[in-house]
Amino acid sequence: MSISPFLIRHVRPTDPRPSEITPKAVFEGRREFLKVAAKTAAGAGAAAMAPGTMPAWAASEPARGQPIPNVAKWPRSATGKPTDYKLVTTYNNFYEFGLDKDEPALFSKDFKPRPWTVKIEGEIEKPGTYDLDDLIRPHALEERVYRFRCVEAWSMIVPWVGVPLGDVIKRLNPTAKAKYVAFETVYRPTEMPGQKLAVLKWPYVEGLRLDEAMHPLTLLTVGMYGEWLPNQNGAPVRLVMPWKYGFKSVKSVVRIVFTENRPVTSWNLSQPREYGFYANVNPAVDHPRWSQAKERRLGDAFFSPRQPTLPFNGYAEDVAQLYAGMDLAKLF
Ligand SMILES: Nc1nc2c(c(=O)[nH]1)N[C@H]1C(S)=C(S)[C@@H](COP(=O)(O)O)O[C@H]1N2
Ligand SMILES: [Mo]
Repeated sequence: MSISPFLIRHVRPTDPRPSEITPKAVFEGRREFLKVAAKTAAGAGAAAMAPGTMPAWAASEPARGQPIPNVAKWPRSATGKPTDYKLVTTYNNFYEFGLDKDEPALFSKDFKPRPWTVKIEGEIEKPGTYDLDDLIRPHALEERVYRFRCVEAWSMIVPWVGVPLGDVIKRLNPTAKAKYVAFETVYRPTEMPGQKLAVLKWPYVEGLRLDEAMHPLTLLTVGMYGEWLPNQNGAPVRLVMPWKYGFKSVKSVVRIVFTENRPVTSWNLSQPREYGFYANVNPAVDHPRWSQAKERRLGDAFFSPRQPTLPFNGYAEDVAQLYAGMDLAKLF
């Protein structure tokens, strides 16, 4: 008897129904994406990264088994067993590489995360194009085990490696006019087949209020599980904001702009009713298509009980005061 791959796909215990999690237009774009991806992979070939193009702090290829040296342990790490590495690296949202959760791992192999520069612009006293190395090196790398949340009700425990974004921003001196920060993902359709589809406005943009960006929990992240970030998780540099839904954690960042006005962000632009600018984890405010009161840990069996979701994903003591006096049902 032959087993249909379609069936195998759908009995995976970690899979929510795609219709639950994906805007309809996006879901329907999937088949089109697979065609585009196949062509791109054939065209790009398997160009290897030249040795010597790695920044000094990334002395090794970002691959399994290459630990990041000199990482201090953050004393406040979440307790509990970290989510299985395999799941965190094969169950991703990264639309530049595909719309299904397994596609970023499959279609990001030709992406080249080194060398890498980040352009810093806008209301800032030290604008410029910085080598990622120069942005990170002055700060001590820390391993921080954070609880992390996807919009679609999955929670994970991930040991990220990075430096507090606020420390980097302080060095660059925002001007008195800076109230917001916008972060932009690289636009490279030859390496990112998903960018050939208009499912989101490319490049992917996310934004934060300046005080959120400066908050000591906001991590400018270069690694996870003691190793450099794999491409599908946002190599070589991404944000992690543990009190917000996953889509605020923009991946493969090449541009950071300090602004007076609130930036237009990709998800808010495409589905404003569903994805607000703040996106704080909030059990009291439902997504229009599903409850956000409970969550399931990635890797748990489908029939295991859901856990209640905590306000601000359990980081309320740290961050609730940032939103004092705001109506979080309106400013969701
Ligand atoms: N550039 C870019 N960044 C992105 C996304 C994306 O599609 N493109 N997806 C977001 C969403 S919806 C989530 S849940 C997280 C997932 O991060 P992970 O794959 O490391 O779990 O990345 C976020 N960052
Ligand atoms: Mo997400």
